[in-house]
Amino acid sequence: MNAYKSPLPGVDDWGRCGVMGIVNVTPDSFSDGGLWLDPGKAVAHGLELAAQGADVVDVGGESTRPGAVRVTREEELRRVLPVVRGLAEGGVLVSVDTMRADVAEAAVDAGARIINDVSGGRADPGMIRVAARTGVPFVVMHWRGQSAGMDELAGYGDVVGEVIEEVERQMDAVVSGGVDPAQVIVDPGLGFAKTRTHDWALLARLDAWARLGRPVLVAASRKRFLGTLLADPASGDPRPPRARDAASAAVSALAAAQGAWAVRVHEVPASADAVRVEAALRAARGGAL
Ligand code: PMM
Repeated sequence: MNAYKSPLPGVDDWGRCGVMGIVNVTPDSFSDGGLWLDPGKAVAHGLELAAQGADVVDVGGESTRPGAVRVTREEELRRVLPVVRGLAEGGVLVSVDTMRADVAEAAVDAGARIINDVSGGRADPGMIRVAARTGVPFVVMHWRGQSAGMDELAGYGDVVGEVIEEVERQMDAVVSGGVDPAQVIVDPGLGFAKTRTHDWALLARLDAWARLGRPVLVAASRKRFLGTLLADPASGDPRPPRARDAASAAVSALAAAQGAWAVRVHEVPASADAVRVEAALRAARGGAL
């Protein structure tokens, strides 16, 4: 599919699948809540991820874990802006993970160069305007509703076909709102209104996204479907989130092999290696997928 070769405004072609490191400036994210709430610690962590090989660092101030309650706009701005500013000043390519138009706008003013909206412009009616006005790459993730109620929305006949079709429809809405199609990054939204079975089905068919002709971002890191896969054989308890990193890196290699533009991960070094292994194999095959 080679979708990662699509030029995105302000983003280099890395010549391989990219790695987006995650800095969640939140007290309640499912795997790293509370670790990076202090802005100084969050900036230091983001710089460390970049030094470990992250091509992009994604900064978010609101947890979207299943059942999460929304934070206020003021709190989200307070969490995100100093971290975006600190990382951008440190020369890092920063994306801002937000569903709020004014947070996205303030973050771009503070130096963010990608808007990562898990609702793809559906949660805040002003978001598409901000994406259009700023001209930065804009993530259109598959999303059916806020995290508090999303597990009830996980009904599909053909999950791969329906998710791609819904993202295509949202891409049309975003482009009608003034966003240049060249800005759009698409994302299957693993774990968002999806069961574990849906997540596996989507991961198995990343190649099907080629028909949208846009770079595909894959965010599997530490998610529930990996915890279930690696459950303790005796107790049946899911593997704890921070012990899912080796599996997350395996997904990185497999997503890269299906042409993903980038993988979004908590732990960077193993995925940075994994995407390089995949690129070397691709080169040895003469560039073919
Ligand atoms: N998942 C989470 C947060 N942000 N952004 C994109 N583009 N895609 C995702 O699947 C996604 C996201 C939730 O995971 P986290 O709490 O580990 O950040």
